[in-house]
Amino acid sequence: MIVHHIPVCPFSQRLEILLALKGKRDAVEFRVVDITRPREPEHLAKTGGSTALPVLETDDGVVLRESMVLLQFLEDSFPEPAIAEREPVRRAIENMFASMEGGFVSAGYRLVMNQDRGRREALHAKLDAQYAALDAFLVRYAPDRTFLFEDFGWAEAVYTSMFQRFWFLDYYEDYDIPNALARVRRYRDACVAHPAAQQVTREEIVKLYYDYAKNAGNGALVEGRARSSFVFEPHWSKRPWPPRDKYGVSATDAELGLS
Ligand SMILES: N[C@@H](CCC(=O)N[C@@H](CS)C(=O)NCC(=O)O)C(=O)O
Repeated sequence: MIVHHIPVCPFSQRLEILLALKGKRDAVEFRVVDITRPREPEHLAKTGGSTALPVLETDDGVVLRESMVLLQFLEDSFPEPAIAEREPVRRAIENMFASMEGGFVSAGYRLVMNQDRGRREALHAKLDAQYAALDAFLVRYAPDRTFLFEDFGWAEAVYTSMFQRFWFLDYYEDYDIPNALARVRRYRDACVAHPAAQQVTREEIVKLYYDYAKNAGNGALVEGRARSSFVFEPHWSKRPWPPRDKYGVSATDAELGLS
């Protein structure tokens, strides 16, 4: 089977993490799509016009999308070792926790893309509330463990790539989880350090997501710029660190090492 993906996309990374946990990373071919270019007509024909990634093509040519659906599909396709909980109550707890990801992801992306200093405090508070909900859940169901259950598993495959993307909040927003939310801080720290989740680095995220910090998502161009921070060349490791002040400064292609 084939997964069409953007290497730095957190939704695709969920699949890579699950496969790494199963020792099956090589059972799926990952094909890279350049998000800064329009999708190829053949790609759009396959997806029925949808541009969002990841997209999975089964061996029979069926096209599937939505990362949570694809996670379950991979879990079902490669059942051993199971990563999702099998006991019904534990699986339900895991699903309740995973169902909180949508609001969490939106709050983080709204904050990184915000350009209005006046809304900053309210957006920080909204993300605090999301972390508080995760914290309360972990305190209730897993007070003495590190992860939701004994090992890094399904829930962690859902959240870890987002915790790593939110390194852009630390850099561009000076945002971190409030100290009072010690349980979810401990959870986040253990998740991002896990060996199965080392597909990206903080430096890569901060540099590639500069345009998100300027409110240009998904490979769109920031006004006055000719190149997206998501281009493959020059490689991110060769570029300077972007300015942290996203409200007062708009870096040029040259300042970002893109030209
Ligand atoms: N809900 C989708 C979100 C996927 C998504 O937003 N992917 C981004 C990349 S991180 C994307 O493909 N953006 C480009 C586009 O939508 O055209 C999922 O979970 O798979």
